[in-house]
Amino acid sequence: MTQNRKLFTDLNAATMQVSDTPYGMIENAAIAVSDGVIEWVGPLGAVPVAYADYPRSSLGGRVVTPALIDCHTHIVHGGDRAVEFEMRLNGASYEEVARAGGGIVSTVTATRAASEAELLADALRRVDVLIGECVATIEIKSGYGLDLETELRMLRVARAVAQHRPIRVKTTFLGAHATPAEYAGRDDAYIDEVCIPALRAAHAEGLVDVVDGFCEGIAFDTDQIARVFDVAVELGLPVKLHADQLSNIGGAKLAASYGALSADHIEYLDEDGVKAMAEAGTIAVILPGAFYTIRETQAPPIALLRKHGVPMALATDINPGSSPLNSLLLALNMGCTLFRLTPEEALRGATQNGARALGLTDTGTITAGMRADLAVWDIKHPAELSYRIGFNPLHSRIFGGT
Ligand code: DI6
Ligand code: FE
Repeated sequence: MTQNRKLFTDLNAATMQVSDTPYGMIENAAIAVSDGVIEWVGPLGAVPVAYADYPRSSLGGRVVTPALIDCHTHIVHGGDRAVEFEMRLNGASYEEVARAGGGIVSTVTATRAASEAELLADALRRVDVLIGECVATIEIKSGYGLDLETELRMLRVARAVAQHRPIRVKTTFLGAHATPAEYAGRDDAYIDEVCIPALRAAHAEGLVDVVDGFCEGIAFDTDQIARVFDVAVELGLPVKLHADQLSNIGGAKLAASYGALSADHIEYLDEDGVKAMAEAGTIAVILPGAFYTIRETQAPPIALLRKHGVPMALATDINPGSSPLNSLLLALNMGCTLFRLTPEEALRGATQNGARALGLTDTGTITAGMRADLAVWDIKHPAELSYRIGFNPLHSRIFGGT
């Protein structure tokens, strides 16, 4: 029995389908939805008879886009690093901050000390802000536990987010994020004795959708990441990687060699790496919030990504250290202003390509067969979503058809 049928009318649909018109725009469109799935989209004048008697809902001439997708977040974490931010602005060096217990270590300490209920309550406050911008799908990483118990706790909280809010969550195991204090100087032992066993345990509990790592001079090298990825392959899990963010040690190339869903950050990615990503179908995830916060000066190689046809996604990277950016709309603006993405590329990055970076094929465009996750905006043109700074024009949010 089909219920919840609806025909949305009086709207301009930025479908984000790849078509001859920018944004895949269909003006004066209608969208037929049934049981949470888009059945048809097209010009209002061409609604097929099958949908003509669906209950109608006028959207007042507004712009409708796919609901947004934030494909890279660390939104579950304990504590914050505001005091450390203040210390640095008062002249403290990175070392002084670290010696005072700051940096990623302080977030690990706070996350280990937090209960599941506390982590969830904190995360939901941040998630609610994203929902207010019509984010309907988010990725959530572990990586601030760095011990088996806390990594699993973070992932359980990530799963719980979707039980408590109308949002879809993809979980990512990021045990290879940093080496915890108790393994200082013994990175390999951490990978073999903690990270990989934690991955196996989290997978056995059904907590892992994707496996990630931080491949960087200050984190793990390509051999260490490859050991984690080999286990991901064995478990049948897709991979993605924080790659080439602060330097190029071959992270994106390694990711591509594993057929990764995405390589993320990539400020220091070179053309060889871009080609490897193009061949592997690996999405480039652009994260302007981290670039801005750490005052990086090298921008990701946008022109090379375009040249070789690597699709670009755009995300917040919400985390308490390098990207306390709790707005995907602001990330769109930053992607345009800092990296010269076009507003269409930015929006595609937070819809169609965000979905691809998560391996999702049922969301990200307004197309028959896709989930009816839609954003109704009080705007005249989709470029307005990237244009304003700190303004949210959301009119209404349609999640699973309602
Ligand atoms: N890259 C980053 O920018 C963050 N993690 C990562 O892999 C930093 C996370 C933090 O500082 O807490
Ligand atoms: Fe990140």
